[in-house]
Amino acid sequence: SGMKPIVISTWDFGIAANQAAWEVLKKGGKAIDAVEQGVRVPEADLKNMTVGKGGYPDRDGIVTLDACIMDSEGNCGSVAALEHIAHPISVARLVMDKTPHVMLAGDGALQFALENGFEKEDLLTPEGEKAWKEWLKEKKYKPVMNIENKSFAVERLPGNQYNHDTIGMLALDAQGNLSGACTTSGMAFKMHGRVGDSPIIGAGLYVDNEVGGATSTGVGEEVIRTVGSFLVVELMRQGYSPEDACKEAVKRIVKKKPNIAKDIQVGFLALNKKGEYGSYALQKGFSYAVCHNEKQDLLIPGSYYY
Ligand code: SD4
Repeated sequence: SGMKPIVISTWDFGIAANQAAWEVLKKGGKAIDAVEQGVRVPEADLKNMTVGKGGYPDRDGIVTLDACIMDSEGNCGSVAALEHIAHPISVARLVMDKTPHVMLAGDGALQFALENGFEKEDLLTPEGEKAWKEWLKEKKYKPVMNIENKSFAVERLPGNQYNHDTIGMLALDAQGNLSGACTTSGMAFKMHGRVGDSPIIGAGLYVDNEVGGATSTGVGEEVIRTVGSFLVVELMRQGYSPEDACKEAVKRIVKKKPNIAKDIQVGFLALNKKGEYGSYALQKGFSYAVCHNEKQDLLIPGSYYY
């Protein structure tokens, strides 16, 4: 019956993540369990420098993680600026399932995780520490936004290590229910305490089971400014295809801040209730993975600038 179940996620590391999600979906499992299991894969991958353990630290050398999750009934949970916990998505899930709140931040999020049996770990790998020390040498300690974003955008063109990023995942299960998850270590060398779009419901992720879901990757400030994922879902509600909705959200970022937009990357990914999907990015270099009927595809979306 149509394109379900199906799971899609950001970047090429989405393939391995989708595989884990598919194991849940193919047995008739729920989309909410599929997306949680799926994004735990890059969270645990130490070679991945933008999600979970092994993520690059902030400018003080501290790894802080952001994540959120949303189910088909409008339940959601989120953690922001969480330290020492390798699987922020599962903490976000617990915030959703076990608390009267949606979002826990910083020390309170850590306290909640530890009270619920999560292990306290050192998330800074030797590679992350080395990269941070390099960054300190060249860029100095200058808490000016967009300076590092600019160099980051250039460095993140295809074929280098930065071409791995936040994972955002959307799934439609056999029952026709949608859920999504998003998890990241945020922008490398951000200011301590900086929170991006990824843990913010409506910015980095949004799901409405009547319409579809959307998620984003890239420079979170611009996604927050435009409430990007909520915008994509609302455009789909008005009849836009997933790709056209993502394109319109990208154009909104350009319209709001053209001088910023031309030098940074933002990519949106969307899945509607019928299992149709699409994506669009500011710059080339973005990719997304689709898994349906045991088949995995890696797709390259259109982009605004080149
Ligand atoms: C953020 N969107 O923290 C995330 C991370 C990301 O390139 O995708 N960085 O802004």
